[in-house]
Amino acid sequence: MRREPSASRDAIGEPWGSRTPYPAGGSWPVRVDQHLAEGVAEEDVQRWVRTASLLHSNGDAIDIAVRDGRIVGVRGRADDRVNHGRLGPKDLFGWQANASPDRLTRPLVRRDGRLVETDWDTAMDHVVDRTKQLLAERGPSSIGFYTTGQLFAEEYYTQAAIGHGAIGTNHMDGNTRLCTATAAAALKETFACDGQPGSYTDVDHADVIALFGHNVAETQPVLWMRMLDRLAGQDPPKIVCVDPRDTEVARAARESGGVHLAPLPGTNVALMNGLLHEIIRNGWVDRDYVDAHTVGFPELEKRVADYPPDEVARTCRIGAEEIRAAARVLGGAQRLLSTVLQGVYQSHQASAAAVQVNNLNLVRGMLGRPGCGILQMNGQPTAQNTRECGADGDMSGFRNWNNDAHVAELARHWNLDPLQIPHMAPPTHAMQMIRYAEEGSIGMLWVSGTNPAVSLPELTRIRDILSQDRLFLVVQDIFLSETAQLADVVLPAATWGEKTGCFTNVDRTVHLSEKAVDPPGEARPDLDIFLDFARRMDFRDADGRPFPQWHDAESAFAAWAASTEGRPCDYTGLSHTKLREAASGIQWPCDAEHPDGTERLYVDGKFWSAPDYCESYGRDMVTGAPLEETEYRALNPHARAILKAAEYLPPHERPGPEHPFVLITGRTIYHFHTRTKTGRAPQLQAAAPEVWVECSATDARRLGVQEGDLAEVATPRGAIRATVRISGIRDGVLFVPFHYGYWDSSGSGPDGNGGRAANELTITDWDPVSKQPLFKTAAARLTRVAGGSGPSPAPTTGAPRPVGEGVPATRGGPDGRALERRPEPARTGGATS
Ligand SMILES: Nc1nc2c(c(=O)[nH]1)N[C@H]1C(S)=C(S)[C@@H](COP(=O)(O)OP(=O)(O)OC[C@H]3O[C@@H](n4cnc5c(=O)[nH]c(N)nc54)[C@H](O)[C@@H]3O)O[C@H]1N2
Ligand SMILES: Nc1nc2c(c(=O)[nH]1)N[C@H]1C(S)=C(S)[C@@H](COP(=O)(O)OP(=O)(O)OC[C@H]3O[C@@H](n4cnc5c(=O)[nH]c(N)nc54)[C@H](O)[C@@H]3O)O[C@H]1N2
Ligand SMILES: [Mo]
Repeated sequence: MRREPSASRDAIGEPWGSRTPYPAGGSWPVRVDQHLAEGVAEEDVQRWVRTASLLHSNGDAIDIAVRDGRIVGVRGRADDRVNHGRLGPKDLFGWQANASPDRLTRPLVRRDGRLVETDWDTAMDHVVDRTKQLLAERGPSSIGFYTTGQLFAEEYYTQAAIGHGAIGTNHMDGNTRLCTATAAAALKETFACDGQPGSYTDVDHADVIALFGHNVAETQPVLWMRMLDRLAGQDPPKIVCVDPRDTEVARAARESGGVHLAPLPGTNVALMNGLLHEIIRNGWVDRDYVDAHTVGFPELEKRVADYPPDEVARTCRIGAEEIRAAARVLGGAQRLLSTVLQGVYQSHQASAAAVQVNNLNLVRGMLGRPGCGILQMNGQPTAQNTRECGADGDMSGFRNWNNDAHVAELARHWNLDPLQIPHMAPPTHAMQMIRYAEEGSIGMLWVSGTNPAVSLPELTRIRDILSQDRLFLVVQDIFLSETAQLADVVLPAATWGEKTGCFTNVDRTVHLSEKAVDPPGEARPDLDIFLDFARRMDFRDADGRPFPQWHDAESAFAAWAASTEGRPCDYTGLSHTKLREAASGIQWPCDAEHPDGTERLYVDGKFWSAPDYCESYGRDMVTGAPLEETEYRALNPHARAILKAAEYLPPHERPGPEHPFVLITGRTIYHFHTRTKTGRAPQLQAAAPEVWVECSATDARRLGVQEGDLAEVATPRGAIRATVRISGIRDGVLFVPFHYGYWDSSGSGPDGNGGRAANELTITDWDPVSKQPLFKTAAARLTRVAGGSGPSPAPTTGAPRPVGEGVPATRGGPDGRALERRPEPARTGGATS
């Protein structure tokens, strides 16, 4: 059958679209996805402006369609290495939020308890006066910055320079602490440095793809399309899925001849140790690789000896035979790609578990070759840059805060006195900053691009802290979010499509995102706001020149790139011009020696772990205490990876008679986080309009609960109400999406106390190593409140797929369609067409 050159799909009901199968080792065919606003034809589009997705970490390359100064649609970029033209639902429809009538267009200040509009001079002078007053009276440690994983590299570098450099506070972190802190921690523990070893092209070559706590189908749908196309082609990979829910990935695992393991949440370390136990016991270890390129194998071998499958099966409440089966698939892999995300990072013993995934690939010698990779995934679109640029608890350029030479080098780039850059203690993590604000030692908190009044754990506490009179709260956002409503000053930002800058996805691909349209009203790019603040503060460098020395996105990027010279994330070969001229995004490191970037790290088995070079000396896996240089040197890791063992420890909060379930929280394919953007995109909001709770059919029967019933979910912190979706989740576990704060596009949402936000329920507790909060391990109770008027409005796509009959499938309306184009003929070996 000949392929249609183009077809249209319901991009809500069929978010992954049609298959373009390809064989192992083949190249992924192009399929260009496009959506234009109703009534707009292609010939109406006046300009296509280049960018990438800002609604997840995959880095899907996008062209924005512009007509009469407005965004009217998007299409995928065929030439880009990341997506080969494809787009997911949020890519296709999320841009509509930019033109939402309730965008912030003017600064706001609080007067007599109310937020009122003002001009930029008044708002900024207010921020500057308070900053100066606090610096004079209480010093730099009274000021905290809480930023995001959704700004651009230029903005983070500027923020880091201002916060860590000019002001000299140690209190700067990103919401990346909630998101990818464990990715960074796991990479630092094993490789002594951040940076993803793998590449998305590993999907093209792998014969086993193992996903640990990673619902890729819903959270990076384009990466899943790539995996689906491999599954549909010749020599498909086997999938191993570790997730307590019946996700699309879990289904594919079973169908591909792989394995789905659904452990009790919070038991990842036990499970990983069990898998490593089997792999070592059966001799599926690449001894040559281990001997040549790692340290620590004897300790690892000794540790995992205590985790035979029968024992692990009891801890994880799964079958021992399933563990053996999964180990066989992993142990027999010729090319193993492993990915890790929030089911590990936000669960109990996050870093210890993520590190065991690194260990798995290392003991099997599965690194540095096509198809052999590790993706300690990021979540947010620009989280990689928050870390690289040092706008979180890291130092710019993956430098080691514990190494004076690194601090001095950064100070040279900034032309500041090294003593000005705080480095006597590890940088303050977000949960600790919140604690300092609670105690009053932080007197000013500047929140940019994040909505902690919905996304931090234990919201009653967070609301109390953020609304204290003694805390001066600055919120820089594009909407009057739940957090902005608590602010003393609100600064209206321009966003994606309205400003220019760069960002880097999970597999180190750097994209340039160009300005397509003007921001609304007086909204300004985040970069301009930070630089304006610096000028008003009159920061100066060692030669008395204004600091930062840069003045716009291009000069900020140039300064950033120059500062990375010789560091692992070397950007010196990149510039805005180069990224504008290249057909595709480019992977760092990119320097004179590698002008086209670098596909895979560690191909020669050499790691960035030499003591003088590494980003981190590592931490104790149980207490999280930073190791000293001497302790690190004693490991003798020169250019080797470090196999770090960990023992399983039970979670702090376990189910009991009062709270018999384990509660986990997470995402749907249709929404992004606190929905400030996707809740304003009609097709996405309609697909997942309200909060729900997933429970298994057995648990529902036991409790006398039916699909669509209204139920209360309670933990020791609070309670919410949600409709029940009976899904394929494992017994004893409840899942609640965390997208729903109290803002509602219909205006009819629950009252101002939340009432439906998952984080009313979550616990104030974090991983000792990465300090990432535990959003995925708590004890909870489910109680039926009332019968429903029909099935839950939860989506039927992905993990919340109902197990019973009679629930109407989630569909998009007439404006929920996308065009698919296939410029290439079908390749050999496809199973369809
Ligand atoms: N559609 C959509 N895509 C997104 C986002 C979004 O909000 N919406 N956000 C982006 C961001 S910032 C992030 S961080 C990523 C997150 O992407 P993911 O990590 O894929 O998403 P989550 O739903 O948070 O969690 C993944 C899975 O972890 C499982 N899980 C829970 N507890 C455990 C456990 O103890 N062990 C194991 N093995 N699994 C467990 C859950 O059942 C869930 O299916 O997504 C990114 N992409
Ligand atoms: N229970 C539970 N809680 C979780 C999670 C979970 O799985 N379960 N996941 C955690 C994770 S991984 C993450 S990443 C966080 C996400 O949590 P948040 O970061 O709080 O979520 P967002 O809704 O993305 O918030 C981004 C804010 O920035 C604004 N914004 C958007 N674009 C711009 C811009 O260009 N400039 C500025 N200045 N502002 C902008 C948006 O309007 C929004 O208010 O939530 C965490 N919280
Ligand atoms: Mo995230």
